[in-house]
Amino acid sequence: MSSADSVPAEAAAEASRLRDQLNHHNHLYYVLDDPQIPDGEYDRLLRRLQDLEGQYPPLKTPDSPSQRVGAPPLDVFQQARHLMPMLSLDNAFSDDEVLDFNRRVTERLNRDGAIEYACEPKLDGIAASLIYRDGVLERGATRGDGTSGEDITQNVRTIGSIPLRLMGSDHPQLLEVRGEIYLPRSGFEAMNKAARDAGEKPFVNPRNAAAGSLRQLDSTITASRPLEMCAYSVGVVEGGELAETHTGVLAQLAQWGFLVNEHLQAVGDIDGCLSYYEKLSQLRDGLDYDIDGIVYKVNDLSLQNRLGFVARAPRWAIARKFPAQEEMTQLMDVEFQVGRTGSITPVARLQPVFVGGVTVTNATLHNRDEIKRLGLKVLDTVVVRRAGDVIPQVVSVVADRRPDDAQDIAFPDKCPACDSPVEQIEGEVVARCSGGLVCPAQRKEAIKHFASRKALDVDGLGDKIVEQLVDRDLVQTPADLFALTVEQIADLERMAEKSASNLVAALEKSRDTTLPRFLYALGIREVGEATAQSLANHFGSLDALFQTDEEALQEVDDVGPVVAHFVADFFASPSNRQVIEQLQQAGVNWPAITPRSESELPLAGQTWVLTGTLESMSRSEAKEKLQQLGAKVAGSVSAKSSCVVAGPGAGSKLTKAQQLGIEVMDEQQLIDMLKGHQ
Ligand code: 5U1
Repeated sequence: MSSADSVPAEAAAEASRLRDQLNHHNHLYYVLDDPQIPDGEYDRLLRRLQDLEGQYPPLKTPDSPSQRVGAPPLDVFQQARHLMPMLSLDNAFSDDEVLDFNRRVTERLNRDGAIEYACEPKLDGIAASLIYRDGVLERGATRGDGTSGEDITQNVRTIGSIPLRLMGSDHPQLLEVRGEIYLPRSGFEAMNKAARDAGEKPFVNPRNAAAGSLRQLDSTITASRPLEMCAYSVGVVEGGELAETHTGVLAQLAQWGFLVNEHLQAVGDIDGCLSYYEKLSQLRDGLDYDIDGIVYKVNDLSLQNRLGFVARAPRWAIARKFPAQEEMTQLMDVEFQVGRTGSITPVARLQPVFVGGVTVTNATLHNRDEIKRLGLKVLDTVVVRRAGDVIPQVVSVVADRRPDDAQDIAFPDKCPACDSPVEQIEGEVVARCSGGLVCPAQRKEAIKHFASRKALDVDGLGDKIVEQLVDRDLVQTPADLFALTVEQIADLERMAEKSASNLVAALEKSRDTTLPRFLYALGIREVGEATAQSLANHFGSLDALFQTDEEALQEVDDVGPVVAHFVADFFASPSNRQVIEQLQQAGVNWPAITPRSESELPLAGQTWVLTGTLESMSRSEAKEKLQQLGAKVAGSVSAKSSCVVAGPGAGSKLTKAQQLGIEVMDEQQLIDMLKGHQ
């Protein structure tokens, strides 16, 4: 009797049902981002399957969802020879190089008409090959040198978006799927936060973190990392039919359970490729994954065959690279900036370097620990990274380029702006100037914040003006702004009579504000826009806030003990109360709010997303109005979104909302909804 025969039929049937259910919910969760059962229920099903497999070991097949939790550690990775070489891609760095590519393709094919191309983002991760035999994942391997890589089967099994068994039944007998394994930015941030909290070294970027996670001999470690895989082509195919176009093949891969990039698109000609590049350049910063370019592929597979390969790259594809996001340069000096709350931030002064599409001369070094972690010295050669709107960062030191005269960096023990002692509370990473509003640097930052767009929105009060106003002692607190005269302002550098009267008029206008904006403008530590809104909704007035205590503050949505402490502390301070009184005396005012608990607000518990252009109001106005009704306003669409407001030009967020069946409104419907709640 074989061991399989010793499993009772009911147990085998139950295990098979559980596997199907788990595979289905896994696909909904990891590939479609649309979970339909709570995590607890998924865990319950998985535990039941594990129990059955424990009781009847023959049930433990390699494609069982229980295999996703990891396997016993390996001693070494075995070499894995690819059944078909894994090619690399030629690069193009400009539109002209893309047009040259199209010319070569057109000439080789002897075609008059336009060529259809498939366009897709080039993810910045680790290329991998997956082999499926009879629909079951048999082997996962890294690209390696293109001929052979490392066998990472145990590790890829732990990745939720990789099917262990293909969905449906129309798949080839032997199928090799290729794609990129990567860490979403959100997963990377979470992983690094956990590493920092545990006092461990954080990863430099999502790509390194993905590579490190995949190269673990202990696959239970890989299982704990939120890796994903996006499929982008097939290799060996036997015993089955594939579609005739690249986009058709990727649609098949999606049906078999793979994650395919949401931005894959076929375009009718090479101009479409150039526009696609522009579109993706705009979307790039908002994506939850790093991309380093766009891949264009001739969409028709028979044309791909005719074009063939040259050296190790196909003639039918090219990668249009974005400007590099990491470059090397030299650290010339380190200066220490004082923030609004006294935080001392070391800033690297760099030899100018072109990176991420702009010339960078400064980069943040965050804090004292970061300098230590990097092992940084002045005159070191460093790797600088600038991704999107993110402040440039120094990611590492190039150790073998350190000159003999490199100098240690001394963190100051006195504030560089006011000479007050620098303090660092135990357990906190940030060192702070103890000078409070005596410190001119803190005063400047507090006033800039008070006047900023999301606060009192004083048009024309730029950083340089604030700095002069504080340096000349014309302004000590935000309240002093309202006493400024046209003459005083006109006397500042680069100001004249006209710009001075415009500024006075802008200050006048900013007096009419809202309670949430006013609370945000006060610059209370840890009170951002959303918390200011919650505090305003909950308490309704400043007087109520003056009278509250830490315990009552914690009843507010999103306010925990730390925020409650900062808020209570702020309002307990006589000097803060005095500034608030002066501001009210200067005419700063807002309409009354009826205090309501969060649950009473009409959009309580809902998450809205704004996308595309709005015509009758700005996005920030729309956001503010939604928040006043209790909604959270998020930047991306997920299965948890309640409604998406889509104006003209809405793109992938609208598509995703439609795919997930989330309510979509246009601007007029939003206005009607807001009116209905006035
Ligand atoms: N999106 C995408 N990335 N990528 C990388 N497609 C793609 N195709 C590749 C590579 C190396 O190679 C093709 C030749 C299959």
